[in-house]
Amino acid sequence: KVRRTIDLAAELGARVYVCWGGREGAEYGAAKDVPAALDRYQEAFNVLGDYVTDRGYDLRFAIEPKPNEPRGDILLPTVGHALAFIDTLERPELVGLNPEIGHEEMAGLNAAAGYAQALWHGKLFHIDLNGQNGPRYDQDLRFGAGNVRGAFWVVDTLLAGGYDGPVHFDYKPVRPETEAGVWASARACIDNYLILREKVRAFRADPEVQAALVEAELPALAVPTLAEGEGWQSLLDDAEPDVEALGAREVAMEHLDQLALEHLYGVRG
Ligand SMILES: [Mn+2]
Repeated sequence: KVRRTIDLAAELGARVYVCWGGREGAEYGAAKDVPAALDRYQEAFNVLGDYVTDRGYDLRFAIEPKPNEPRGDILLPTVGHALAFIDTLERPELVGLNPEIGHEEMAGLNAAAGYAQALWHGKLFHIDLNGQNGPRYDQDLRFGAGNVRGAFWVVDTLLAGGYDGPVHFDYKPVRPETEAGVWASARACIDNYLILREKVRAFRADPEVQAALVEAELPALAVPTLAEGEGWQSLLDDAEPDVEALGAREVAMEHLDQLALEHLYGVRG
């Protein structure tokens, strides 16, 4: 079945094949040998990599992490687990991630931080945008509903990181909706993405935000700690830090975050 869907994906010109291993997990400690299960998972991706390579398909795989549901505990539950797993594959370049906002928030994680690290590894192949209200069942709310502030930072992270893949929504309208209601909710996902994109751009273009970023020492963080040719020895040679001066620093992070909220609330820019 997987072979047929891969053939179909290639025939339709798909570039990314999303893999959500919802079945791959366990409910009881002894009911699944996790290292052996990971061996099989690894074997499966190695075979899939061979298959698309031998067939000449321009198709990569994107693992979608999820912590639980329908299994008690799903394998590769977070972005971090999946990134470490991908590193063990024979063709790691063919496998990346499809992080879903709701799945990350089910694990109590910051979805934007997960997207940022996936981008940092060059592994953000695909995205599943939706809404969620913290650790509970997988709500799959339309994008922008649920954790609105989290959605703002996800869009900011995607723009800052130069994500250029499909902007994809994985949500479901509530059951009583008519067909018109379903299409309205699909439209709302797109609208909310475009609204948040405008707000993020206005936030980043705001001169007061740019000044606050300098005050919060973002430019300093972007500079390597060691200069050219320096190593651990140069750290030992450094003068003792001036604790008083460090303690007196004004980083104004509350001010910076408040500027973001004011852009989000629509009272600024
Ligand atoms: Mn999904």
